[in-house]
Amino acid sequence: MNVSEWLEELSKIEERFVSAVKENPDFDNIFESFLGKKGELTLLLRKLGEFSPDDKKLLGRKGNELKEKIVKFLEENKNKFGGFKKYSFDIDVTLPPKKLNLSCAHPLTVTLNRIIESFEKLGFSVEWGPLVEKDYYNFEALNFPPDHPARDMQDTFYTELKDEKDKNYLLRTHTSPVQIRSMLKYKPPMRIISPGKVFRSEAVDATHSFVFNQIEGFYVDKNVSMSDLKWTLESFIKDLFGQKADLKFSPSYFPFVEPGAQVEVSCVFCGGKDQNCRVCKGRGWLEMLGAGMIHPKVLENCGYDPNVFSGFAFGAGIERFTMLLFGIDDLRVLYENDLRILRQIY
Ligand code: FA5
Repeated sequence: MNVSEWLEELSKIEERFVSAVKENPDFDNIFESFLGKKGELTLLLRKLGEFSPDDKKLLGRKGNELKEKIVKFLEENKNKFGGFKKYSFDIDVTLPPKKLNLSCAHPLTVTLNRIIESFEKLGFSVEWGPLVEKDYYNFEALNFPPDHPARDMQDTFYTELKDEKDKNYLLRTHTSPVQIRSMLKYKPPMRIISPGKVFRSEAVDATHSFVFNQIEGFYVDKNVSMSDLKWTLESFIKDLFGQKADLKFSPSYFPFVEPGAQVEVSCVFCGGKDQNCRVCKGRGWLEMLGAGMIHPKVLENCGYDPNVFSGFAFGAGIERFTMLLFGIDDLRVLYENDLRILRQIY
């Protein structure tokens, strides 16, 4: 573009401005068409960079004269049509705000956070363990020798780790190996909880999954007894579900505890009165945890003298707690990520 072409374009813009004022004196339109970011005059003035300093001076002056003319027109007439529409308020500030689509934590995370908070109040700290675990920590050190029939109840997915001499790795079947890892790492007294994913070769149904979440808890010190276990679990359950919640201990078997117990929690929804209760089906109790006193063999495997130290341990399914907290009757909804269902849970 040379100087005369530039000047010719400027006069055409001026003509268009004059006819816009006559035909359509819309303030927003005039501002945007000539002075806005992509306005004709703005774009023409931007081309000044291509000219010599002398030409730039002359053309700049001419261009700015038109600019001032347009600004003056807008200034003088701004009240005529209620000012610039783009600066005026056409919003009703008394209307309720639009609902924002906020995200929130998944029910399993909400449950886990509540469980952790509860145990932190009781002086427990959190420890994490690996998901790909050594057979030794998952089974042997927990008193499941090779070929022990109790291994069958936790059948799992075996694997190998490249470059490792020990080829016996598996996807951990429970969070109990963290007991061993922690006892080897720390000195008593220790109060630890350890949440995380576990894996089992299991058929999926309303209360079982092949990948699910557990939380392990254990306390090792001198003179730890079964009554410490009962008090701790009762305090935790009442903190989570309210004072009405009750616990029932019945004998059970796990190779790494002696004595061992299965712990059931009373149904906080129907208290056993509703035969159609979608959570307990009228039983009034829900199996939530395995627990017991840490077996002397396990303490020995970690280098502790069982005549001096004792401890309790428990392991719970986080999905089962989520079901009880939110009244869910099928844990599969927790993995399907169907927002229509997840939104109903809160
Ligand atoms: C164990 O896994 C033991 N490690 C628990 C334990 C720890 C006992 C410390 C003693 C001392 P169990 O297989 O019963 O135990 O599983 C514990 C809990 O995990 C069950 O009570 C249940 O709440 C949950 N659970 C078990 N299998 C599944 C599954 N397939 N899907 C979802 N939750 C499950």
